Order: sequence, then structure tokens, then C-alpha cells
Amino acid sequence: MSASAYVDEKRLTERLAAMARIGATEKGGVNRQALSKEDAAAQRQLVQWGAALGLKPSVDAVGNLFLRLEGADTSAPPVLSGSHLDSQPTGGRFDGVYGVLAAFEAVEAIVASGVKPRVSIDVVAWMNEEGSRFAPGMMGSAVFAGARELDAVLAVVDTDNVSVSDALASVRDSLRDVPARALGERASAYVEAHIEQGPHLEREGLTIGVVTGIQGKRTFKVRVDGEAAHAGTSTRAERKDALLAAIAMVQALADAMRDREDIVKFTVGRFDVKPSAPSVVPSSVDFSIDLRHPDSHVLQALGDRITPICEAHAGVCAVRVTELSTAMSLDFPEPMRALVREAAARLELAQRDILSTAGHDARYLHGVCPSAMIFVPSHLGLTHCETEFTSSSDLAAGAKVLADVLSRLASG
Ligand code: HGY
Ligand code: MN
Ligand code: MN
Repeated sequence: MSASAYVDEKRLTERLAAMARIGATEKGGVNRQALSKEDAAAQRQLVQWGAALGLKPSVDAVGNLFLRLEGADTSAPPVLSGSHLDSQPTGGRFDGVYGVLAAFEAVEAIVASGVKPRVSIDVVAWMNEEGSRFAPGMMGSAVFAGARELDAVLAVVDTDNVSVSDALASVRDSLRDVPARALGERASAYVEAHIEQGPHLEREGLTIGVVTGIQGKRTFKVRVDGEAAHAGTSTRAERKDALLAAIAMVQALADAMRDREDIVKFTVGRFDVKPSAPSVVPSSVDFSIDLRHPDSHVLQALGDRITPICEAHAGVCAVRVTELSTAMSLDFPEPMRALVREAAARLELAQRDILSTAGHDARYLHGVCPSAMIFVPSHLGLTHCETEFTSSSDLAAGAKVLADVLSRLASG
């Protein structure tokens, strides 16, 4: 029987429930931000499950966690499969962690099938995919793929001025029995299972999304500097009000990004006002920009307008725009997409091709080895929120497709 026959829906569901208890929020979601104690606890839990299955753990210098099922040829580059354990502050119980546990379940099914893969398979949990605590996201996969420098990532600080380096050291300390692994070891292929984070599969009554690619994304941080002043004594003419300047910038940006087709995705998710005191004119504002579009030319053109628009609305304040990440749209290779399509067809699962408008670590793996993604439905498309939900039968279906795809890739 193929490995998919050994995928156990109950086991997968129970592991997801166990992970959802780590960083659980009162409203049924999770707050398991990158390199937090909750993230460390989730990694420890994964290592423990791996030990019971005989998987060999390792951690690289940027905090990516790997669990290896050794193949017959240990010199050959492994097949990788996974996603991320970190979440948004009010995240859901499936975003990221499903891909890690589906990969784990697929490997457990392959072990149960009794077939020893020719090449090794690594289950991977990438460090800081979400970018909520440390921006930008996808740090682990980007450094693994050589798209970002390790030192630059380690120097990034969170809003409490804690660096990735310090936070990583404390997580590493709690995994001190896990051996180190070199950065960016070769991989022969990568497959990531993930919830769709959109409404299409559920709306069309489908179970599997064969992901064709990932839309492009550019992220920025904007710093507006004015001057603190007394709310009662300073006149409008004297003021350098950073808040009013920042609001004018955001409104002008939103107007510039508004397209009739509603394809442009423009988001200001973070907006920090200082000193944030009712009777003080704001002296500075820091805000984020997340800009996405499936057409790289449009993304380039719109993103290039951000700095001039901010400067044009700065008034008497100063403004500094910094681009944090730039990633153009990508298409996964057809032979990899075909593997997913054929596995879903063999399992008689309703499927269709689908573009990912959310970002994923597969974006960076695509740059180093043939990569693919498998989507399962998100109820009402709800995600990055505590009501995120996918049925256990859909979760198991995605793991079955993954198990068969990994089996084929690892058999060489
Ligand atoms: O932002 C994203 O697209 C991903 O879910 N972190
Ligand atoms: Mn994700
Ligand atoms: Mn996410």
C-alpha cells in the first residue's frame, strides 16, 4: 500500500490540538510568536515526537529545526517538507503548524509503510515565518536559501529591543541536546502543505489546492519625525505633528494603491505613535507597509511610488522609508505541481490549481530546489485570526497527498 494509506487522521488531529495548547489564547487561537518561550516549547514538543519515531533532530545557526528520517543513501541531498511553528499574536491553530505536522505525519506514514526511502526526508520548522515580533518574516528560510545574511537577521530587534540573536540563544538553550547543523545544506526538493488562507477551495467544494505560485510582496517601514509639544500651549503654526503627517501619508498611499479590480493588497498593520500621551503632540510615528500583487511589474511600479508619496506629505516633519523585503511573484515548476495533482487524483480528491496570495517559506526554497505547495481549505477563508478552522478530514487529505508526493521524491 502507498504511504498515504498509513496517514492517521486521529493522530494528526491530536498533535495539532497539543500544539494549539502551546500559546493558546482565550478565544481559541494561538499567540506563539517567533523565538518566544511558546515557540521554544513547540519545538521541544516536536523534537520529543521525533525521538519516539527515531528521527534525528538538528538546528542550524538561524534557528531552523530539522527532524531527519534517514534514507538508504545518506550522502544524497534530502527532501525537505515543513512550514513554521510561529504564529501571529492572535493567530489561528493551523497556519504554519499544519504544514510542520502534516510533514511529520507523512514521514510517520512512510515509516509505517515499511518502505525505506532512497534519500533522507527532513521535517522542517522554519524560524520566524510570520514576522510579527521580528520584521521581516521568513527569516529562517531566507537565510537557509542564502537570500538574507545571517548577521543582519541576528541583529534585528523587537519592540522591546530584544535581538533575534539573544532570543535565539535562549531558545537554543532549551534545545541544548539537539545537535547543530550547517547553514543551507543542499536539498533535493521541498514540499509545503498549508491551509489556503482564502475562501476558494471551500466555496467550490474542493479538498486540495495545487499551488501554482506565490504573488509578489514588498515590505517597508516608515519613520516620521516631528517634535513633541504641549497640547495646550503650542500653536498649529509652531507644531511638527508626526501623527498628522503620518496620517496624510497613509491616506495618500491608500489612494494611490486603490485599483478598481481590487487585486492590489496594501496594508498598514503596525502604527506606533510616540510618546502616545494624550496631552503631547506626537514626536514620532513608525508604521509598516505590506504591499502585494501577482504582477511583478505592477508591484515594482507601485512600490517605487511609496517613498515619493511619503516625502510629498511630510510637511514640516522628516520621513525615512526603508524597504525591508522584496520578493517578486513566482511560479512553482510544472513537474512538481504535476506530482501534487497526480497524487490528489490517485486519492480521488477534488482539486484545482490555485495561486497563493499569502506568503510562505516555499518562496525561498523555490530559489534553491524544485518546490511545491499543497493547500487544504480554510473555513470561510478566515486566517491570521483566532477563528481559523480546517476540518480534520481535509487536514488528513492534505497529509495523504503529501505522504505520496514525498514517497515519490524520496525514492529518487
Ligand atoms: O503574510 C503572509 O502572507 C504569511 O501568512 N505570513
Ligand atoms: Mn503560514
Ligand atoms: Mn501566516
